[in-house]
Amino acid sequence: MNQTAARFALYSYWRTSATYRVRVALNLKKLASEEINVDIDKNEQREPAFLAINPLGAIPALIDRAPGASSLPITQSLAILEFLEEIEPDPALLPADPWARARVRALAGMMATDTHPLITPRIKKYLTAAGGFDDAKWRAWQTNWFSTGLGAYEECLTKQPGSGRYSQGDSITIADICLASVMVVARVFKIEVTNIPTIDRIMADLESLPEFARADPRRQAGAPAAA
Ligand SMILES: N[C@@H](CCC(=O)N[C@@H](CS)C(=O)NCC(=O)O)C(=O)O
Repeated sequence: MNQTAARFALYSYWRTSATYRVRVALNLKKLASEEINVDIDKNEQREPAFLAINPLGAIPALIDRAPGASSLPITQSLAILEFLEEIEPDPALLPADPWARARVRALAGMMATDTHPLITPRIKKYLTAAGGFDDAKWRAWQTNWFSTGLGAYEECLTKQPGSGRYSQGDSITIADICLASVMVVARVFKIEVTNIPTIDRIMADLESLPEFARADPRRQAGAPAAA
């Protein structure tokens, strides 16, 4: 590895929720990355060069350039977060207690696997081409799934033991990263979800931290001035 090159290459795009998760984790763990732009508004994720990296045609993908590392790109943001946790355990993004870890993974999944995938470009493309969706229907769809996911997350925060300053206790976990990743793209799409006061409080706290602020879609290369 070139001594001056960043250890990781991260295939990314300014506004993507899944890449934001990885950016925040890299920032928290003080790991350097070089971002390689994949313009999903131009469908570059479906080009052969990128499909060779991720046959699903979705970002992020992370390449570890450390000597001896596997050359296989790591895809799926949750797999990447767990990988980063394993190679750089400090600061810990999963609690030590197995029950608390399970809750963190469940909360993270509510956002990253049950909410975010429903509002991705491939879903929009399919619903537009095969489901007769226009912009108004797409917006209603987005609003429904953001509200459903975030509403359920808020209920977990208020009704389940374990919540604290953050989603689980008083330390930032993978759950908070996934929560913030959905909140920041809701903002990009100008979808307002109301009656989530605990989430709003946690979000304000997270966004006051430079590791989250630096990852904000609006601060990435390629973001439009009005984003
Ligand atoms: N489950 C995947 C989701 C990846 C994903 O859907 N990424 C979006 C950007 S946030 C994407 O590349 N979408 C392209 C498309 O839908 O065509 C992960 O968490 O990494």
